[in-house]
Amino acid sequence: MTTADQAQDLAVLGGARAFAEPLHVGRPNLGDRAAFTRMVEDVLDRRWLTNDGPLVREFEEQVASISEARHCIAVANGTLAATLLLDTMGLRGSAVVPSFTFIATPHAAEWAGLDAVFADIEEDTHHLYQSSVTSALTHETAVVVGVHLWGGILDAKSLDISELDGIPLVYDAAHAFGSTLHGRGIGAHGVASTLSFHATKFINTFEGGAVLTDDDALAAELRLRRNFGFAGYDEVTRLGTNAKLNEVSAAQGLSMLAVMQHIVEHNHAVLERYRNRLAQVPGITLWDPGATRTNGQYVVTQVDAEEFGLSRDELVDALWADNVRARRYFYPGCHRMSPYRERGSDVADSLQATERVAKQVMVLPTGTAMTLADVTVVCDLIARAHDRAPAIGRALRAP
Ligand code: T4K
Repeated sequence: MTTADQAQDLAVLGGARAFAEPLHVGRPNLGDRAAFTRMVEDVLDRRWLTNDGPLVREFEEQVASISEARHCIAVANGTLAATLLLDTMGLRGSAVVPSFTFIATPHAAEWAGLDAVFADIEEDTHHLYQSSVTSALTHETAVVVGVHLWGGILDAKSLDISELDGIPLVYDAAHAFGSTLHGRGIGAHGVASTLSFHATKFINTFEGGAVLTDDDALAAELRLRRNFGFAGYDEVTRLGTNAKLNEVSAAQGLSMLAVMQHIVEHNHAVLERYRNRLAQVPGITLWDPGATRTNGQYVVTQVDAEEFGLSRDELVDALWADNVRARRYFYPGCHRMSPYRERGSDVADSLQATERVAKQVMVLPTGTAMTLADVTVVCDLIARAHDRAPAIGRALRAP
């Protein structure tokens, strides 16, 4: 698939595309195909397709064990996991969330009847930090939702809960399944965490998600609510919804857990190659996970326009021309998207790090669909884009 030739020009300057097929951020990893097919045959033989089936239970057990949580409640997607969790906690008022996250984080709070209030991030970690959260708190605050962005674990110790006046801290851990901090899994942080197993996540169930918690009562309540509130065949005891994960999705998840270590190792080899190769390119910095051992599913760079010679957006355009579909996650920040942007023009003033980081972040392709040779080509393209920055700038600005 790699066809890049050092002598050939970048596609944006009229050369042939480096990659015949697009290299995507979020190209799905696949699990053990034979195991998946066998499990799907079993599902059909059993005629037990959904509703807390045996594969869903097995998947929940394995996810709980990897995450070091007492309970895993599997659901249909990560957005529903967060919505169901916040709603089940019976919260009223507002939820403090970062703006630098996927739009599902504030959307889930709003669907649960809370007002999303945005707090800023720390420029190095891209995570919420104490003083931004403290200044976002009001007497209306019902919960703080931390996001383990890029799979880096936002340690509850870095947000001093005692200062949060008994306000619960929960986590959107959509990026962080399998990550560990000082050897401990993500279940060890906060009241509960929510996961995503969307196709683009490093372990997928096509669509899927889960809530992790150590709280027995909360777990029991979540199980009832994900199934309409049914407590027996003829008995509905509370308001519930349909948030169930089906058996084929669970089969996919189990077939992926079987090869999870291999995927993590591949991701880290890819990351290492990016790190080594991009270290020599002025104006490109790789996000540093600090003490977290991440699952490696995101390769996050920041582009310093002055040093690099092109803005982040210009570099993204240049890479797309070569079929490298780099992404501007999470641009422009949730506070600049509807319905949130209509809620006040002064919000951006308190989100200055978010504003800066959102203009610089460029996420690069990774995962098992990509080889180390592909990574080398992507890095060469970036290095050459730096070398040819003035010409690329002119080509992109030409009418
Ligand atoms: N919280 C956070 C912090 C999250 O990041 C997310 C989801 C959630 C909560 C909510 O979880 P879910 O409700 O989604 O379970 C993607 C994903 O749709 C989304 O799950 C994810 N975060 C977010 C970061 O990325 P897009 O719109 O940027 O990606 P999408 O769907 O365009 O896929 C990216 C590329 O991957 C495509 O251009 C092509 C390729 N692709 C995609 C799919 C689905 C494939 O090659 N095959 C595929 O099957 O949102």
